[in-house]
Amino acid sequence: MKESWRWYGALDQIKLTEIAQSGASGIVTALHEIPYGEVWPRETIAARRRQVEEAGFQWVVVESLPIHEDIKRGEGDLEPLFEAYRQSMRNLAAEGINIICYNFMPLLDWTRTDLATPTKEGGSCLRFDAPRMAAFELHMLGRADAAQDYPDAVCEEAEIWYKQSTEADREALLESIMAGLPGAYDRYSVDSLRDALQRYKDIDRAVLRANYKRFLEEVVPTAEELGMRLCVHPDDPPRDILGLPRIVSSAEDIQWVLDALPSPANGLTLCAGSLGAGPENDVPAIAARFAPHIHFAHLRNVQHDPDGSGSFEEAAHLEGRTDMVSLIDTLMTEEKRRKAEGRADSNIAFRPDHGHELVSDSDRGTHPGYPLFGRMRGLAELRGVIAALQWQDRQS
Ligand code: DNO
Repeated sequence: MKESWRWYGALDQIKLTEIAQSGASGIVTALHEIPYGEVWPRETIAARRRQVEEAGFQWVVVESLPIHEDIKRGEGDLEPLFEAYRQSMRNLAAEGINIICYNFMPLLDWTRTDLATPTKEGGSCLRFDAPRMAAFELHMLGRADAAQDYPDAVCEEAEIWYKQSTEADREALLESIMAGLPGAYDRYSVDSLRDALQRYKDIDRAVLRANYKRFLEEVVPTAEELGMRLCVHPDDPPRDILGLPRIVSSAEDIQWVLDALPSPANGLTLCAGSLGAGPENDVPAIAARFAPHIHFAHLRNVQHDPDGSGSFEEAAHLEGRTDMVSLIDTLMTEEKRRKAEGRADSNIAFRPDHGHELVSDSDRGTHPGYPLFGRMRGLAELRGVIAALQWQDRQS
């Protein structure tokens, strides 16, 4: 398992010299400053690569090479956008970067309603609170249909919250929901989000799947020629949100993606936390089923509220509902299988995904979910599991 760490480049408060102290050797980064749909110039990629390498790391994965919303909506002349994506891939491959993580979530990326929920140990974590999300949809956006997407008890709680909320509470909720958009990406206001949603009104699951298939057909053959691996990141949370369909949420969805265009270049980012946020998803079982297609892993854990509302929060890496030891064991078994095949890429890159804010993390103003100490704790725990499994392996 290749230990890596997500770094946002110039937008990140955390320095590479600090990351070096975590012991990770791989960096996961992206050119967040380039607007969606534009080509990533080779020189800019090369400069970032040099910066990473001069600090003693290897740039192991691009996260993300984002997909323009027009492609997701299937709108307009898409050929220039597909060509820009292919050209960015060529430029990345020319610089020796071969793994590309991306997602196909309409409009929003990962979505939470609270960015600093206190944990029992005194740190804080990210939380998705179903009543707050319902309050946002029903009462702030005015999306009446949202009532069908939440249990009645959640809608009732949403109304109570909304009635008691202050302007500042509502602002904070909007800000939290927008926090998942990466890098310097423009956040939506309630009004602009309403407009953006309007443009998706005719896009249901079948249309989104068709648009996704077209994207795969346009880019996967080039990725294959270049020896690259594309790996889709699952939806987070894995459910429809804001009335937008989400199509990478379950084992069945993943199977659909892989079948849409079977190729070594069409694979999966195994995000344990995103998948684990779906109560019906058994993450170790999903990892075992799709192991040969996993090109990158995000390791973290979540815990659902026991009330069946769909609310969850981010647990410490070895706590929460997913048996992390079993999951890592599956990934390491897959690595052995690849090694036996003589593959040069048998080592699967993973990163401690998200982390609690611990100690002085909250003073740093880092990207939500990406604090220094919280992730160091996560990485240290995961490293311990890996070392123990390696020991066990040597005994057998
Ligand atoms: C959340 C991340 C996601 C991920 C994208 C990939 O913390 O894992 O934002 O980077 O969905 O495109």
